Amino acid sequence: PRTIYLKDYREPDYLIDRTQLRFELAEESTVVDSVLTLRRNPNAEPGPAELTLHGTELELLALEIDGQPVAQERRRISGETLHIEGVPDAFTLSCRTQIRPQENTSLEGLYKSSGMFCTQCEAEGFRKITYYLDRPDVMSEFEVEIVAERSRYPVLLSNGNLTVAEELEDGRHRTVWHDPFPKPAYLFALVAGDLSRVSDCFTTCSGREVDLHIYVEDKDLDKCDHAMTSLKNAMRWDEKVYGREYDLDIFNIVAVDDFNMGAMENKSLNIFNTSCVLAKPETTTDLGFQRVEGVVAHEYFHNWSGNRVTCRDWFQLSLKEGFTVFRDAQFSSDMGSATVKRVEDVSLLRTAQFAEDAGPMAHPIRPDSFIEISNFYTVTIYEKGAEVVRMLHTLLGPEDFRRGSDLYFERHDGQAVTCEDFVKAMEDASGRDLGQFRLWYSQAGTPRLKVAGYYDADSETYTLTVQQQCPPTPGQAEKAPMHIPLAVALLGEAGALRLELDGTPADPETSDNTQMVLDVTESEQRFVFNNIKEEPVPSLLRGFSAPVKLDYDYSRQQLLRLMRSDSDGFCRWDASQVLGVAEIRRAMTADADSYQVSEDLVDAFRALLSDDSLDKAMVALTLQLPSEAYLAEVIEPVDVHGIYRAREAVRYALAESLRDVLMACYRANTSDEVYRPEADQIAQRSLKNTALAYLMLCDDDECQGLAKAQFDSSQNMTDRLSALTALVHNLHPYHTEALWRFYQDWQHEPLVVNQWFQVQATNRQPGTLETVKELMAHPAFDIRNPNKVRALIGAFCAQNTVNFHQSDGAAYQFLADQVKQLDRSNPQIASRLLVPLTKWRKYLPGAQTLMKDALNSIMAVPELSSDVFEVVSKSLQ
Ligand code: DPP
Ligand code: ZN
Repeated sequence: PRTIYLKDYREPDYLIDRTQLRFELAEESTVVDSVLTLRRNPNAEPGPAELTLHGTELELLALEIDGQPVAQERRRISGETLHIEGVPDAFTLSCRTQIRPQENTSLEGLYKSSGMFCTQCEAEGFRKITYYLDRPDVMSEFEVEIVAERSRYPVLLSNGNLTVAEELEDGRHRTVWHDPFPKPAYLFALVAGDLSRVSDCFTTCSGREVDLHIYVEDKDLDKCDHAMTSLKNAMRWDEKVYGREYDLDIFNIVAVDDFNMGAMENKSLNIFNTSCVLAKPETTTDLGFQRVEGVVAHEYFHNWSGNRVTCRDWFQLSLKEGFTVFRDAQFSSDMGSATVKRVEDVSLLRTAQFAEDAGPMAHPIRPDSFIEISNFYTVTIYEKGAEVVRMLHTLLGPEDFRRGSDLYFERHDGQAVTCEDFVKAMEDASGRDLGQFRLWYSQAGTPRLKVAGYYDADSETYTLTVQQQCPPTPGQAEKAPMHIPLAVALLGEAGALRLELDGTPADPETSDNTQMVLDVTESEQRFVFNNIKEEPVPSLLRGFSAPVKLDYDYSRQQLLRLMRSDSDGFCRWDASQVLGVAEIRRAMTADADSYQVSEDLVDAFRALLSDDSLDKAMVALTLQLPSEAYLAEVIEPVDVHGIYRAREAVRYALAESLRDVLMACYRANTSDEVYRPEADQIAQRSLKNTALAYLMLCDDDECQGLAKAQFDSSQNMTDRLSALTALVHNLHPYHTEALWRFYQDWQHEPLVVNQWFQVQATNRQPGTLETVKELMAHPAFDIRNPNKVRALIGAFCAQNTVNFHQSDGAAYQFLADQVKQLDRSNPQIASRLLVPLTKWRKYLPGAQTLMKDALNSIMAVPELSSDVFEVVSKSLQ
């Protein structure tokens, strides 16, 4: 496998103005005819008149230039390319290829899922359909004709507008689609199948009517309402917040069972993993509903941030993904609870992304090189990328940020551009110097901020000293200081103090003048606040204003105060996390019998549970101790079993001390209202089910009866699944029967069966590896379906840390075996799955050796895909 470098980027030698495709879909093979209108790129470097097209696993049946067959000696197929010599400056290339979608298990290119044909072309899947310049800076106007048997494939879809639909002889029919917007091949899509649809329409801000359709299997028609509502909300929101209007008369979403990603933003024909579009209360949890809303919005927002303005090359992936994740996060905050959304996003970032940034695959949000681009659809590109855009929003303020985004869209509409173009637009629109800020795009690693506060009563000043430092990452030993927006407030006895920095009052943005965004730009810097009449508690990194690790040596008293009274919801929650980490550390060092939970923590939790004025969702989040994944980030080397035992000890102690308030909370939040997937109800269920998880740790009959009663009576999947989880994870006497009943009830709903797999795979009790192996033989399991692989194998390896790290290394070898097998059918999923093994350096020496053994056994397989090869080889370096 070959490494590709950003520094080697060159413009394409040829451009494709028009792409005409004709698909003849059939059971044994599919014939693809393409007619490409090519011309030499006026900006290309001078070179021979030779055209090199991408193509993999294609059977070439015919090739003509301007209607004349291309002689054998003028063309050469090698590896993944087709070279043609002596081509004119402008010409038409006609090409006929044959492919076998029904045998395509990689789920890239054209493939079959549950009897329907569908496509996934991002990043480089189009080359599995026909020979092409499969790179995002080649944008072309597409016309697509689809021919297929009517009875099996009554619905034939592609991008853009339908221009022809007609019956053919012998039971076949055809449609022709034209997309007026030039686009790269990765945004091409085709669907053919026996699908039903739900339709609606949307009137845009300029009064245009857009037809909206969601295509699903007939049995899923009752699960489309939420996605449709979310789509309309997203369309309205993008008009209001970003001034972006939809640009075609039709917008289609299609749901497919077998899909590597969550969803794909193909122009006007979004293709979705069923898990990200289908939802109804009986089958879908609150989390599922929120995911549907977020992903529908994300893909819709790509119509501007990704499609109208796309990426020049795949090193710029975060240009569209980081920006679009930021946009969908803003949308979700506006639709639900902003603080909850922020806490969830930060939790993901501080576990998965910080771990990636500290591991062997660390890369900047704009990487310098890769072997396989599919490996770079990462939490760094997406979530850290979104944090970088968020920092721009914080630094510029909402108005200048909007001016910047308007300028970006206006300047680059119809172009394939770079991250630099985005930053430049922000810079030009705001007049701010973003020179140093650009380092966020090129430097990997998580900066660490060490902050110290000093109060001088005589001069009435409070000084914050801020040091920044970023650890080395592969290929980047030294880092320059970054431009970090640090949002701060100073809390006095009666609330946040008015701020005045070296004589300059706080940002007028915050009407109360109590919050400031400090520009941290040097490796060490001091900020002096004047007129501070009492010693304050600093509230730092408010709203998590930058993706950094923060050290401040807070006293327990200060943390408890922040947790109680900081006006920033994120900081309140984060204070509780710091206290939780400290408690678990203490439990780790105490011996099992002598550990006693801290009284002040119990009091703080009791106060939360008893205060009706608080946001219930935030109370629920605060009551949950730091996750094992987060603990593994802050307690190194990671003693998985020690962390787990200590965390359990704290949970048991809290449950015991708080039993009665938890019970009261559980009862008070049990309601028989009709289910709505809305913030107030979601919050209430979340709090109730958090209380349930604690109460199940108490031994008495009343507590032990709760989960069974809830399981038997619940009317929605959120409550049912929480109850099932409580029963199974605590080995309640009823758990076997509950699992059986659950399966009986839902065996015909694949997405629910996946939840059933996941509950069992994440069980911390001993013996789970054997259960997982047994479940792989269950008739409902299918290794070719990525959702099932993720629900069972993925969940076990990535979330069930105590069992994945069982001391004999059996689970490491299990994962290695699965990766080897999957690599032959679906390299993208194989490579994704193996990530937990790559973190071997964090663990205790014994575990390290066994994890490396497992990696080496994968490395020893002769024909690894580039996907798996890249991840394994980099993690062993
Ligand atoms: N479908 C993926 C996403 O929307 C890749 N573009 O993020
Ligand atoms: Zn995306």
